[in-house]
Amino acid sequence: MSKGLPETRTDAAMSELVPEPRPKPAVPMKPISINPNLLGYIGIDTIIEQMRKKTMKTGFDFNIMVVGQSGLGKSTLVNTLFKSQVSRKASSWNREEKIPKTVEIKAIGHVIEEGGVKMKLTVIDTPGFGDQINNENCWEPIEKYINEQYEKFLKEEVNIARKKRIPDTRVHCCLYFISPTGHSLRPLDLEFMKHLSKVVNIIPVIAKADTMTLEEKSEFKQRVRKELEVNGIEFYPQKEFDEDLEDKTENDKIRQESMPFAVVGSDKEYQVNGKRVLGRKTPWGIIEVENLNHCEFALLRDFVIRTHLQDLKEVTHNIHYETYRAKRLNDNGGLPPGEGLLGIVLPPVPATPCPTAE
Ligand SMILES: Nc1nc2c(ncn2[C@@H]2O[C@H](COP(=O)(O)OP(=O)(O)OP(=O)(O)O)[C@@H](O)[C@H]2O)c(=O)[nH]1
Ligand SMILES: [Mg+2]
Repeated sequence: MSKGLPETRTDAAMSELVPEPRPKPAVPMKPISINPNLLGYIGIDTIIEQMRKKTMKTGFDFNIMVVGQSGLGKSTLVNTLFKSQVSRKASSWNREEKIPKTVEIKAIGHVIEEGGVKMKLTVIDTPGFGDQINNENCWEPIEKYINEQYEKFLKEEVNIARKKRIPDTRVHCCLYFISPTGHSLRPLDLEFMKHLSKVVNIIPVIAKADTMTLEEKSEFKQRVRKELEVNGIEFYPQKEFDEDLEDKTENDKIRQESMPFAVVGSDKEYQVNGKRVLGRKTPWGIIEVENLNHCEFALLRDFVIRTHLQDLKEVTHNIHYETYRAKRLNDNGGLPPGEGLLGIVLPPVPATPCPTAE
């Protein structure tokens, strides 16, 4: 950009100013740590505070999709995750509404505020998935929805008068609910994850883990991991996107031990040892949702919200959306007439960071 240059400069003079492409350094640049006692304080570290203030002002989008057969506890789990009624539970639906003839996609938005930070949360429900007699290709409407959101974003991005902040409706995370059968994954589970893991961040979870014994749960988890591996299905966080050794160590633990998270959901509170806890009351006692001895809900919550939320958004932007964008621009002929992107020079999408504060 010509920021700071006098406007009267000629093109020739301008071209002199264009710097030669810088050769790549033979060795990676080493960070220099500044000794504040010697040089005085510069203030580089205030960027964190500046980013915090900006995010506080604008908030951020997070879009989470839930997929799995009817009644597996999808709505209950998202309500448990966000400690609010962000998804309608099955009991409040009438029967006709409950079993749609095809997979329907329903997106409901909420604003959740905590500690002064606003999250614009959208829960995307997929009623009807896996509920038909013939479930062949029932992942297609879901893939279509995900791609439509990428297309919307791309159209906004190439718009001449584009918005300062492009509304982000892209799916950042897809929780896939596996039925707690204790046997193996169903062909439908494999089919769905095989197709969709290339377009969205899939996090598999074993639903209603309270219906299994500890041994059954541990065996089932191992079997599911093995089956996913044998079928070449990658789930989030994918190995190839680990950025450094720290990421790798942290994510390997999740991939090899926690996945798929065996969870229990509930929006009811009970009194246990003088404390109010979210739980499920059974004749044998209370299953505490956030107690790690009872289930892995707390691990999933920490993973999705407390440690990997920003990464989920970045992988969506830098990997899945980028793949869609590149493909779309390559086979431009596939666009409807008049809506092609031909002739439009696309602005470069920054590799990182993805827009956090929107
Ligand atoms: N045992 C057990 N039951 C659960 C759990 N989570 C939810 N349920 C119960 O399962 C039933 C269905 O829960 P929902 O959350 O509505 O399930 P859903 O997957 O959203 O159902 P659809 O919207 O119809 O697809 C309700 O009676 C819940 O109370 C769980 O972790 N364990
Ligand atoms: Mg539901």
